[in-house]
Amino acid sequence: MSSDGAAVDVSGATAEQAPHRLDKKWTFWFDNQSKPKQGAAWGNNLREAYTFDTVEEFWCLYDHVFKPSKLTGNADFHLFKSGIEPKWEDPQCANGGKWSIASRGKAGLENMWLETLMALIGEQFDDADEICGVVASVRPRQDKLSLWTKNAANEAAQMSIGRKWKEIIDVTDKITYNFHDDSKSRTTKGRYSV
Ligand code: MGP
Repeated sequence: MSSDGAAVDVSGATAEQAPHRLDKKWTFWFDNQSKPKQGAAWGNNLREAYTFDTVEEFWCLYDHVFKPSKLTGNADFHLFKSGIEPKWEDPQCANGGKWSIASRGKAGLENMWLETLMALIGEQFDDADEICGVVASVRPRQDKLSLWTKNAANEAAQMSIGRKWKEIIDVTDKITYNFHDDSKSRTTKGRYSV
């Protein structure tokens, strides 16, 4: 205890001062496209925004910047493990895929995004190692949220992640999983569903 009654840790810092360290580092990204870009032009506006590893930084960034309701047009926010780029081309994403869910309205996207962010940084997934990150996509037609994973061919891991994700975002509708390799050839057929 310090003289004012606050708990003191071994480094001498009071509990109020010590930041709450996360298990790993995470990076927020954003991509703001005036209109959808494809092929070589895709990713021209993709920016790495901020890397953090404490609960306090997370809340500050989320409260002030990374709310999908702040996005307009064609734009994306991403939260990925630090060191993984939110691209099919990243070595850790290259053999992966994504679970996707269309959002019913802006409030739906906002809630699902926040629940997913908290589950990721709070390490709530059993197969956390299999996950790359999450993308909130604002589109004129329909917004969506996608959870990117590493090994698309590992069906058991994808099914476990998909089931857990539905619990976290409180969704009962069927969701589908696409391999990035299929997305590249613009095949929209989902490989798994849960
Ligand atoms: P999108 O933004 O993931 O989907 O990809 P959107 O806008 O919801 O539209 P959808 O109908 O295609 O689902 C849109 C397009 O951007 C893709 O078809 C690709 O041409 C390009 N693109 C998207 N991603 C995530 C990548 C990527 O990681 N690498 C490359 N090279 N192109 C990508």
